Order: sequence, then structure tokens, then C-alpha cells
Amino acid sequence: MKKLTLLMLFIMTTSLISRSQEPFGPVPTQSQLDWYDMERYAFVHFSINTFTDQEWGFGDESPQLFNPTRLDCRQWAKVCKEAGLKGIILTAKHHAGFCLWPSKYTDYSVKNSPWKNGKGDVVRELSEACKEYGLKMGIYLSPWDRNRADYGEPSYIEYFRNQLTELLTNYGDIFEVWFDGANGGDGYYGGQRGRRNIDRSKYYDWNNTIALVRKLQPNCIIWNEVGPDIRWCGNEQGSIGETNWARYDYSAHIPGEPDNATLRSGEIDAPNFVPAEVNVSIRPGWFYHKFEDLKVKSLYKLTNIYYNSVGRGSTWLLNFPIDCEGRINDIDAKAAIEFNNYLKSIYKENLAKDASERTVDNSMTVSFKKAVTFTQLILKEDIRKGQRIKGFEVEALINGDWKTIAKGTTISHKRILLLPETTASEVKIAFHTDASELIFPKVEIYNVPELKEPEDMESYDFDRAKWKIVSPDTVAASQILDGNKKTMLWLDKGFPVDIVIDMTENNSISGFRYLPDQGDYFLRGIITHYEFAVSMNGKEWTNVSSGEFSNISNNPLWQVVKFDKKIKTRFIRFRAIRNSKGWGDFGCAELDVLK
Ligand code: FUL
Repeated sequence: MKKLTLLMLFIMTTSLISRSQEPFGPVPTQSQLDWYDMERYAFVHFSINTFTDQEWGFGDESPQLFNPTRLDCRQWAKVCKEAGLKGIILTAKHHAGFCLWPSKYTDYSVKNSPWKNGKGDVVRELSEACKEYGLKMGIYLSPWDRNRADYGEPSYIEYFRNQLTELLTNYGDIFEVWFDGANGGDGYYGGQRGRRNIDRSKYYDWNNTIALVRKLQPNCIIWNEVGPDIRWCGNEQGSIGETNWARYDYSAHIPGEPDNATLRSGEIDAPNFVPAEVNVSIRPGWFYHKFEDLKVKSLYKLTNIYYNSVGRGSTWLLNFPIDCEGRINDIDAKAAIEFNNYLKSIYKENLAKDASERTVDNSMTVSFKKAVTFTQLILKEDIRKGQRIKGFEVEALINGDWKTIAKGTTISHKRILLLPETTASEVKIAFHTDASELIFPKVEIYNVPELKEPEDMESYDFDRAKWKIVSPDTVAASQILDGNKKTMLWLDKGFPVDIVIDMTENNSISGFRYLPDQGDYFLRGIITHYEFAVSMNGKEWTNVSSGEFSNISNNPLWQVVKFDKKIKTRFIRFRAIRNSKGWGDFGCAELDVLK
């Protein structure tokens, strides 16, 4: 009889286990699970742009400009290691087409630069440094190439794959490849100059490129805006949605034509397991600009990015712009290492460790030996058999009363909940799932002291209180001079739009800057093409600058334009020619000139 009960018990438990381990929806590959566990890793942006102060090179910049004086990939690796980052993804080729390795398929590379007399190979140096420091290495290879004459033709795709083959064959294991979706159209294109429009749904023939990566590096994760292995988070400010499904319908979206809203949340019913990666730079720009030395993100900002990326079921790809010497600038290194030390310090004592846990149906209760004070609760879902939790509520037993302290949706790899400071003797979490069986997540509880945001010390070179807006003649126009990034002038009457300002006195100016709409994610009215003119009397105008703001739609920051020399003027005119969406909307948060 006893034997029979034991046998029944055995059958019951094994069937329970196998039931709960049935896959629910799409499941991750081992490479995706390993990638998730990396949590934080680095991006480095380095190219000719570094030496020309550009975000996007045009493709005609001379390789002679590439000449770092103290390039040291071991310094990059050391900084990343100390900053707790688990790998480094290098811009082997950015949009301008310049290659950081001596590719045998082009002359537009380090082999024609003065650096190491053309004998250098940044990809090789980084792969060796990564090995030495126990870091993984990844490759960014821009599909858009503004240097190649045949960009837009089928032969370019062969060139692109040849380069990819070099990179995935000669430098050891590559954990991630990054195929940026940007394409601004115009470029040098082997001297033909002009615009090249491609059909993003067909031109790159991604399926065959994916097959090539799988063949050369079967464990490599492929980033493309919409998958196949991981997807973009839909912005470059450093956050993903609070609801973040690691599922996405890969074949229903086109890389290069991203749907920012679904990228942010993922898609609950989608057939593919495609978690999101949050990519953001430690400075405003991706490439190094001396004028951003004081704009390196604060501990407060980095911490919030961590909560809004890793803490919402994504990973975090943190960019360091390599400086002109060829190093991670000391200011950036210090900020990243300080942040990592801070992170270690706040997660030292898990208050749930000595507590007892019991589960009833789909809820779990954590009981402390005596009441504890906490501000964060961390949930970690076991997603090996699919992401199954779609919602949860957290209650705390405070002085004998149960009180709801948080509600949420998805969890996935990790979910950090920031709570009001709570002192409680028990915590109860109810989980919701559509799967036939729930797999309970791991729970950790911490008491993290509040971190204060440092004041935003925006400064202006001139006393803008004296300035008068001549046009447009609308009350809202004053918002572009109020120093408040959150207020803006919005017009929707088409282009061009002229902003004319009378500074009421003659000033010597060395440049101007434009801050686009800072609305969080669905930015419209972002100006990509402009002209800037000056005048002493507000009637006769001299054009001093015209051009394009690079990467402004993904990264809508202050756009700084410097003139060749200082110009004396009383009136200024900013003419907006075109916006990033091709619509008629104009948005401007601030307009300013530089001393
Ligand atoms: C963007 C690019 O256009 C930027 O230059 C940068 O490389 C960033 C990571 O992705 O879309």
C-alpha cells in the first residue's frame, strides 16, 4: 500500500513537472539565453568620423584622416571589464564605408591610413584584447555604404557578404552582429554623389545573409531592427516599454522601416522569440566630439537607463565614443566604472534570502523573520520554455494590513520594480499567465537609498532675455527661447519654415545649435535639412551654413553647427527645409547661437 502511494506520488509529480515544462509560445535558443545573461555590454563607435567631428561621414573623407596617436584596444577592454560589461561590439564599418580592418575588397580602409603605416587592424587588436580580458566580441557592419559606387546594385550585396565573411572567419568567436537600419539616401558613392533609394523589403535579401552568419558562426546573435534573434528598442535614449514581450513577428516587419511602438512593447501573440536590446551612448552622440566632454551621463542617468533596460527584460548596449587618441576617454571610463561600483553596492543584501517562500495556486508569499524595509523587488522569470507571465500584483503586509504596492505586466529575464519605501513582514505576489502551468520566477528584495538627480546645468553663451522673435508671429514662438526643453514651437504648415530672431545688439557668433522636439518616442517635426543666415538689418541676408543633421531622428539632441570663422551679426535666420518623416511638421524646443 505504502509502495503504491509512493508510486502515485511519483507519477503525479513527474507529470506536473513535464506539464509545466511544456513550451509555451516561441522559446529562446541557447545563444539567446547566453546573450540575455550578459545583461550589459559595450558598443564602441570609432571611424574617420572621430577625426572629422561627424556623426555620419559622407563617404568621401580621406583615409589619411584616420590617425589615432595612442590607440589601445587593451585600454578599451580594461575599462569595459572594470565597468562590468561582458563584451564589446565594434563599428568595423559605419555608414561612410571606411573599414577598420584591411579588407581585401576595398581600398577604403585602415590600410590606406597613416596609422601604423597602413599595417594596422583595429578588429584584430580588439579581438586579442577581448580574449585577454575574457570579454566577448561583436561586430557592427553597416549595410548602408556611402562610399561604394555600386551601393543599390546587386553587386554591392556580394561585397557586403564578402566583408561579413572576412569578419566572421578571421577574428575568432563573434557573439553578436549588428546590421544598422539607417539609410539617409545621399552619399559620395564612388564619386557619383547623389541619392540612392533602395527597396528595404528586398534589396538586402536578408535571408541569405542570415544563412551565411549561421554557417560561419552558428552561435552568433543577429541584431537587425526587427530580428531575427534580437530587435531594436525603438529609440536611442535608453529605454524599453514596461510591457516588453520577448516575442516579435519577425517576418511581418521590414528592417529599416521600424514600427517604434511595437518594437517598444514586443508582440504578445507573435510567433518568434525576439527579445529587445537597448542601445544608448554614454554621451549624447555616438562618435566622439570634444564639445560633449561635459555631457557624459551622470550616475543618476545611467542608473535609470539600467532600470529601464535590464530592469524591463532587455539587455543594455552602452556606447563609448572612442576619442581622437584612440582611447575611451577618461571622463567616460570614470562614469561607467563608478556606475558599476554603485550597482554592486546596492545589490549586496538580498532581503528575500533568509525569508521563507510558499506558493498557493498562482501566488507566492515571502515571509520575513521580522518586518523589513525595502524599495525594490526583482523578479526573474525562467524563460527556457517560453515567456509565460503576462501580469502580476504585489501586496505587502504592513502593520497587519495587506496593501497593493505594485502592479505590472511582463517579466522575462529580469524585472526591477521601483517601489515606494515599504516596511512589511510579508510580501505576496499573484501572477497571471495564459499557459496551462505557471513557472514561478525568482524573487529578490532590496533596500536601495534614493538617488537624487543632479540639476541640469544648461548654459547659454548670450543673454537671450534681450532677444526678440521677428517670425513666426505666434505666442508659442517664445518657447524656443525659454530654456525649457519640454516646451516647443510646433507648426504644421509645410516647408520652408523661417525662424527669424533679432538679438537687439551686434554679437560675434561662431555657430548655432538647434534642439528638436523632445517628446519621448513618437517624435515628429524633427528637422533634418536646414539653412542658416545672418543679417545686420533684418532685410539683407547672407547664408552662412546649410546642410543636414545626421542621425537626428533616432537621437534628437542639440545639433551643433560651427562656422569656419566668427561672424558679426544682429539678426539670425534658421530656415527649416525638410523633416525626418517627409511631412509638413516643424518642431523646435530651443534655438541658440554660440560665442
Ligand atoms: C544609428 C546609426 O545611424 C548611428 O550612427 C549609430 O551607429 C547608432 C548605433 O545607430 O541608427
